[in-house]
Amino acid sequence: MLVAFTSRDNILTYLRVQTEKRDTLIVQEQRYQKKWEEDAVFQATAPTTQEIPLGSITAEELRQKHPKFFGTMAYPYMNGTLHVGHSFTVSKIEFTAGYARMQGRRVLYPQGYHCTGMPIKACADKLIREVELFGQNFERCPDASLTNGEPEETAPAPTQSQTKEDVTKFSAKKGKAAAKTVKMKYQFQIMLAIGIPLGDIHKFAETDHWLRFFPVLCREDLTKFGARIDWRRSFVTTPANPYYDSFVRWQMNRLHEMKKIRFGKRYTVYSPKDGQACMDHDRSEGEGVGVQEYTALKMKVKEWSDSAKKIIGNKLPENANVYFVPATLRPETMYGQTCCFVGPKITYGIYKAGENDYYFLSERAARNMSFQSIFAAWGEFPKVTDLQGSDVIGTAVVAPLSVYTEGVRILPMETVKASKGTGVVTCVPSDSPDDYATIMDLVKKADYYGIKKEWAELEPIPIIETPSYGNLTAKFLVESMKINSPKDAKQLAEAKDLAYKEGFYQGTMLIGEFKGQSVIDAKNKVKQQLIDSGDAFNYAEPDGHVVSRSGDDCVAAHLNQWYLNYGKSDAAWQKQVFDHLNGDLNTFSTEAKNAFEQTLDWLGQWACARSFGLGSKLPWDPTQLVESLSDSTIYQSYYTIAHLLHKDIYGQEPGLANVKVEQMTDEVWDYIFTRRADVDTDIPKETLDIMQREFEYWYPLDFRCSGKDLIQNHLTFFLYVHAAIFPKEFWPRGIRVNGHLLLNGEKMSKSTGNFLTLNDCVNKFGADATRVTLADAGDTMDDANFEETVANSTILKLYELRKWCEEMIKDARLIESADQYSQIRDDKNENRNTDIIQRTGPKDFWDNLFENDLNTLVHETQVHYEGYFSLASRSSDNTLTCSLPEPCTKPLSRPASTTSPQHATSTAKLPKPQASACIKTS
Ligand code: ANZ
Repeated sequence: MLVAFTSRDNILTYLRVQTEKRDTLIVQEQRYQKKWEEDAVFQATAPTTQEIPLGSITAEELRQKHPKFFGTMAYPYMNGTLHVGHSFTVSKIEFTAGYARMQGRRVLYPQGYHCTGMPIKACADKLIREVELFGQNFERCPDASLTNGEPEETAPAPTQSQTKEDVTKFSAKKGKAAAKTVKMKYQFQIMLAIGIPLGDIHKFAETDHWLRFFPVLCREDLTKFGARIDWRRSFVTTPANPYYDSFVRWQMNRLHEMKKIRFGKRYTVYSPKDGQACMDHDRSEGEGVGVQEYTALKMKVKEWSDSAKKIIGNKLPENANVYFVPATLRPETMYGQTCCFVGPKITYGIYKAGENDYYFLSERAARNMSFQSIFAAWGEFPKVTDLQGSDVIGTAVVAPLSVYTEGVRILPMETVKASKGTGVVTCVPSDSPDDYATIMDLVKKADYYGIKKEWAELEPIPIIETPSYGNLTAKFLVESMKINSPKDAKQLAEAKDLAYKEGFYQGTMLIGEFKGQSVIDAKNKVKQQLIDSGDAFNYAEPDGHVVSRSGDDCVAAHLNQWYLNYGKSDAAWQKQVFDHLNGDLNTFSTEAKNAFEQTLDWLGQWACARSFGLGSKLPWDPTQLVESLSDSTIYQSYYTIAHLLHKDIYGQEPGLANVKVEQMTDEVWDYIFTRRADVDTDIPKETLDIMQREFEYWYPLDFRCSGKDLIQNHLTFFLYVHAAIFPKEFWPRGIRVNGHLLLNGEKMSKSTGNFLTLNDCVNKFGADATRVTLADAGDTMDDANFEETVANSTILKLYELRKWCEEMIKDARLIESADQYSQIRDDKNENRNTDIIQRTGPKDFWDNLFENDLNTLVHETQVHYEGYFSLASRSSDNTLTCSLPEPCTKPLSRPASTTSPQHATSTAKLPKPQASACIKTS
């Protein structure tokens, strides 16, 4: 219902009332948060070794005797504060942890802070440059308005009764997040937008400052959000915490010994500017982009076109060998080349590749090649001249392996992409639908294209026999799909897909040395033959645009490196993970399971070290640092003993076990994590046993949650490394992935102002309304949506509910019979609110009915939590307690020890609830 505002005062009064309700709720929230902290209600400990001596029962029996729940979310990077997107993931673990508490389990939900890798280092380095450029407080920044981003006061929350448009307008103009929408050209402006005062920003030029600053805020924000976290177990990564550092070095040593980490030349996405590999989390664009390997064919120039001759003039030596270099994924088809394409409008270059050898290709490809030892010097690609594609049309070249041994012509193809391969495309019309369609077009309109018809008219040669499409696959598909033009992009993409699959999986070679063999077998043999004869070489490039956090356009480099041998090259390891996925790992949805299967299928070796950034040193090669996705695969085990190792997150003060970092040898880590039965150490056995007890009790990890984008890296690495390091009984049991969170139906983005930090959100709506809104936001891997109108209506509902509860307790009229009830109800002098009339005494039919209803809800909740959240779509109902798409672990109720006695009755006894003492008599 819309509220009709008649004046500015009217609006302000209305908003004040809203704010008052919110503030009343926040006061209560904070009161309980304080009490939880004082009572240490979220500090969880395993059964002690005095209670149950280590080894007296198996770990499995121990966990059965004392049920537990251990859940974590991927630790966030400490290069900023948490936003509501983070808190959406937090909410999944938070609610599940709450549910487990209500089941009476011991619950461990810890939180660490990730600092490894490039993000912090890259930002700190940018600030160093900006301070140099503009001064300590950026006072010399040319555009004064750029520094004008100090946050305004938090505006009151918009209300349910405003229209969505109103809400957006309101928050966009006055909201804190929106107020901080500054132009973000420089790093210091990004810091301003996060809310760092201008005068403090220069301090962040030191990486250490980030590690001191953001963890504090992270903890504060999550505490205000009401998260059930055991903060004793927190830590920062990198050598900034020497205990964690020792833990990372131990696991690297073990993986190295097991030959899971290897050394060798590998293609990797690389930032020339940073001088090192650029892995997923080092990128500002292109996360998940891998390397595509091609065969680069050398097509020697026989005769230049006239215009090319003119441009080249005498820039090349007399006897120079110049090659057109197409990149192909199908070397086995080279027998059928009939011409070679260039994009007429693309600018190419001729680059010096060897003593007397020159390559014609795009500059982008030349740059990639220069990091693959294809040119003489690393990173250099000396250009002789530029040429337009149109300049070289008609040039005659030799096509290695082609049946057209006299040579073929360079012809135009409009659809050649400058951003892919070398920009030169060899033409195989028998098997490539794109090529066939282009050739047909060229023949038809030879004059229009300015070519001789006979250049394009060479007959397609049958080279691969397929069961479905015969021996001229491309011709068959183009004709049967009625593709009339090379511009029919969608249909051609479909045809290409069909042709590739059929050719690869079903094709048999009709020609050449490998005639009669399947394409699967012949492909690599043809490639090797071409390489051995000097007619081809390997070429690789990022399979999409990748930009590093330092702003560099990345290439694929062929580097000697340490890599984790994930994927097909360690088939037994890969199979272990596949079996685990298909065994007792709960992924909560088929979609997630499929995504894991796909990742396991394609994911290959992973560069796990680099020379620049923050991180632990590789123990056997201290010039290298463990990269950020490789030091974070099994750290959940570290949580189990973190509080025993250190008191503070930097590991400066020893923890409960009073163990020095030097005492944490690889053998000790092995012992704690049950990889060996005995250990030679001066740490008292009793202490070691306490540590092992914490591990064997809390592990395996029951629930890991993160955004779905981490399936393709972190979550799969997490499965791999657990399988390598730990005995099978300690492998993870559950992974829950969520979609991205939209804010009011739109993508969150700092630059548009549609952005909300967790702190702003909790200030704006309070913790409980935020939690309910997150619970309502969505459950599947699809994008979820945080609606501020839901948060506002929740404030009102929570407020009213609280008021009602208070009245029920304060004004309660406890009666014993139905007669008494009617008497009071009909008494004119009595309170009109009949809800306060409550009966004591034995249960009657209505009480049983009510109890039964509660039990049904509890059961339903259990089904949701333990299986997939299949009833998620029920969220349309807007009642508070039972409409939440993910069964909410009662955002209204808290741990039994901290709630009021009346509430304690109804929360503590789940899942076998008892009807509360105050039963409404209908
Ligand atoms: C010969 C060949 C024969 C090819 C055949 C395909 C089929 P995808 O799979 O999409 O990555 N190509 C290479 N660079 C190109 C560019 N810059 N613009 C347009 N096409 C380009 O495509 C790889 C294939 O696309 C390559 O393999 C190349 O054509 C073409 F029966 O080489 B193929």
